[in-house]
Amino acid sequence: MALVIVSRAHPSADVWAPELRRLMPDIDIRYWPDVGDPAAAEAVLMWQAPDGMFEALPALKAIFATGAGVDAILRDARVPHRLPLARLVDPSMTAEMSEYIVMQVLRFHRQEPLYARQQRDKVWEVHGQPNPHTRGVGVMGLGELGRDALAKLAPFGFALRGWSRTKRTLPGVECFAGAEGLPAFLARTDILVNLVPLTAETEDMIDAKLLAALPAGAFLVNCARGRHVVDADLLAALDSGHLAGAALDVFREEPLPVDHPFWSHPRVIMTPHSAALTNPATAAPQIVENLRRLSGGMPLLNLVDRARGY
Ligand code: OXD
Repeated sequence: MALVIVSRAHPSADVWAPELRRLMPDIDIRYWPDVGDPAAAEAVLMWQAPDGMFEALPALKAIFATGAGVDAILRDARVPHRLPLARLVDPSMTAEMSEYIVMQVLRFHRQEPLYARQQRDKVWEVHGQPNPHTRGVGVMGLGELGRDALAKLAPFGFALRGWSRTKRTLPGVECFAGAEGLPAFLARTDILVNLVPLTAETEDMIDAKLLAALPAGAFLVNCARGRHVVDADLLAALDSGHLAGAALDVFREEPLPVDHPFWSHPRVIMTPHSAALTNPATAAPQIVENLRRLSGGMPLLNLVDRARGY
């Protein structure tokens, strides 16, 4: 059974092969499009599908995504629905995402954008510091990433809230669920962290109505997908001051066009989709385990439910 790697870099610069070989020395790796006998190509490791690949590889039995979010693969009409798709749950990606979230939450909590502006303007002025117990930090999306972020935010003493599609119970977190739980969750959230998967239901979810349901002076941290956000509504909420700041790692169009207002908005902090990167060293065990499961006819780890969309 050969694993086809769709690499954006030249195969000799491939970062996956050494890590996969370390765990499975006899692994048969091929690189798209030089795959040799197409009948041997039974699994593919990819982020985006190249044109014509699925037609050229009819023996494929599974797709292993190199990312946690698989919305782009599910949206891609060229990807056959019959193929099981496994998303990546990479422990170091989870840890990086939580680092990013803790950093942005603390940045807003400690009024860092305000002090940065004061430094620029050479203003010496001390502002009262709210107690973390009075600061509602709400995480939308309580999967692997959301639960880890909440656990890492817990030691700071914030009032933690969580929202998910279906009810969850997490120690030390006030949990809300479903459309009926959303208004109460938002009303109690001063710093909103978005981690929901992008699906038809969650696309454009962060719109004027949702933002208006947050308390005045709230902050947004978006590290899920740009398509969750209606950009014009976010800009209006920032311009009016209802939202005091937004930390954005993801955008509707990436790279973000240079004329987009987010680049220079005084209340926006931006990073180039770098909050959490796939680490082949820590992700390889899941890929190897899934190859073994595929050849043994066992269900894949982190299999995506196409109907649910994640
Ligand atoms: C992912 C991402 O989904 O990098 O893994 O956005």
